[in-house]
Amino acid sequence: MGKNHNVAEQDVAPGASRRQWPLQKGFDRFYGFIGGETNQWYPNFVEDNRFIDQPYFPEDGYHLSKDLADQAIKMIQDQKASHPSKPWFMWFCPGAKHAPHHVPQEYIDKYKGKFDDGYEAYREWVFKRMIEKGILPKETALTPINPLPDEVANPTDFVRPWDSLNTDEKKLFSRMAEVHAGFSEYTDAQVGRIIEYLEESGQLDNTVVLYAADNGASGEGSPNGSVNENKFFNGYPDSLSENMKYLDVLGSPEKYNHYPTGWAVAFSTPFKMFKRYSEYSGGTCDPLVISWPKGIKVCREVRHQYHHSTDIVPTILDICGLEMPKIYKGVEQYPLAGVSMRYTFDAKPDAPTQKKRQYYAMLGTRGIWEDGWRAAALHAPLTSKGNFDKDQWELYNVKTDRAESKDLAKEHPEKLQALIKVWFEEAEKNTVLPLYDCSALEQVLIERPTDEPLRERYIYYPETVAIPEGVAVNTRGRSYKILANVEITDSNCSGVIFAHGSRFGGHAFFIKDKKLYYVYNFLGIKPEQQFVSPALNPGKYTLGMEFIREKAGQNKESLGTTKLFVNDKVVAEGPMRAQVGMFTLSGEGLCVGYDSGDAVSQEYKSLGKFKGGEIQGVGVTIEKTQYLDI
Ligand SMILES: [Ca+2]
Repeated sequence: MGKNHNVAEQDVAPGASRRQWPLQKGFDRFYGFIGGETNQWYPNFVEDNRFIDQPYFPEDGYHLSKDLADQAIKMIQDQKASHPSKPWFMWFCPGAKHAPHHVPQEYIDKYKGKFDDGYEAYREWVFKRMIEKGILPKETALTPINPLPDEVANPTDFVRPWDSLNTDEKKLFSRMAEVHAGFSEYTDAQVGRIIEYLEESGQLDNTVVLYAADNGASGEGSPNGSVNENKFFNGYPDSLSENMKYLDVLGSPEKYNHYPTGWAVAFSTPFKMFKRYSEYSGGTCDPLVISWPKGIKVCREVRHQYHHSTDIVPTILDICGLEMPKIYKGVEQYPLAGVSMRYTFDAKPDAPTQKKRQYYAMLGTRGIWEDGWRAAALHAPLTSKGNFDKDQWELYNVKTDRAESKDLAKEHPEKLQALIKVWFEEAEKNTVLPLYDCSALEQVLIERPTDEPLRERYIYYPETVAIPEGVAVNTRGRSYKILANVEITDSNCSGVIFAHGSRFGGHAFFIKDKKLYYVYNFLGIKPEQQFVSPALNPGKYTLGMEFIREKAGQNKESLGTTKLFVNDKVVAEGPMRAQVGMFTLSGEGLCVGYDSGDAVSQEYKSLGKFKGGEIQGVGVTIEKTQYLDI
């Protein structure tokens, strides 16, 4: 149920192999999205082995988390109806609390004013509560908000101190935290509905629930917060004056918002940094709650044993009395990476952990935990700096210093060297090497291996399922042409001929009020760039557009000229800017004859179906080479 981010990009496609899809990985059912994130109001859906459209729209009360909870209950009921004695396993993973932060307004309103004191004040408040409630040891110390030295830090992850913000910024940043808090509560409420169903149906007592977050707090909102997280992945900065205009629609379908880095640090209290920084607990530590009324005697107790997400599968196997097979269908299996946490159910809160070591690595950052010590390589992700052999390492005794506040590298140099050696051993064993770090933009521009050779010409046909961006024609950083053969049969012909993306970035070709439109929506920044023809009479047409990329803008975006054609005649012409990064991180496919999910242009509403004529097909031609540096 929900997020599955385990499929190679080229295989997230209607014509692709399903070998990595959830059903082929052992699940009997799947309902959710394949990719890193999706729009919570307009998700990109897969059911079992095929792409489907969302069942209804936000104007009728749709939200992804609610739909997933509905479907989760139904899926269990369906099984109970025919196979009531069979046990079930469900992996329930909403899009929450990953970006975009989307939530019904009434949940946002509940948190009005709660974050007005700013992120440093929030850290102090929540830190004190964590100590009082015994979640952190008493001797834990709070860490600084910008812990990395300047020569290491990535400026896009900087935290602007609250007292350096102006009144508007404080207002905007507070609202972004209110939205996120509402999003959290809404998620809990939906999961709560599944728990209620289990209780009512008498299943809760013997159901093991492991409740953890998909994401720790993340810094993709940049120091100023974002109204469109996709700007981060396009290397394009947010502007405060523009963002302020959207204060009252944050969280709604109109925005794709993400709070600023200050809240990412605050929501990782007491640790340093946030998601992507695998050297620190701020990037790796999440809460985990385990409930099993029949099997766990104690209730509402905290456990301090160090564990990792790789320990969840061994725990489930242990509870079920199953062993991981060494050979499956004749194939020798990788040994399980984790150890069971079952012993913690009856252990004393401070009893020693049965975990021995755990390595960490992400986007060029590195860390290692062993026997209560943690070594951290000072390296910021997404910097393109490389030179890993020059990384300085820190050493922490996390048995007593949970927050990693006091570097002991100088006091215990031999311990540090031993841990670095352990990191390399684990990296070797777990195919972590070679190390690689690149910028966010470089990351999305990487040409990935594909079974389908790169083409110069792509042909699309009406009414096929939306083609996911990862396999659709890539117009990023290039000149391109779109041509459509269309017959207009009715003088009121209207609708989408071609569309790719959403209101947060994308382009579309459509007919409205008898006129042909080409709209390029650059990262959702208004106004839309529109090229419009004179009115068209019924008849057969070749409708087209051409974008010639002339140079790169300040943020590497494409700048050039667009011409709109009706047959061989130029009917509109003008300057245009185009994205070099993706329209969305995952999803929002390319469609002919309609616009799936969220609409690219505000000139029509999804699905914007084409009517009053016939589309024969749409061809897109691209220059093979991306030229970023002209
Ligand atoms: Ca769309």
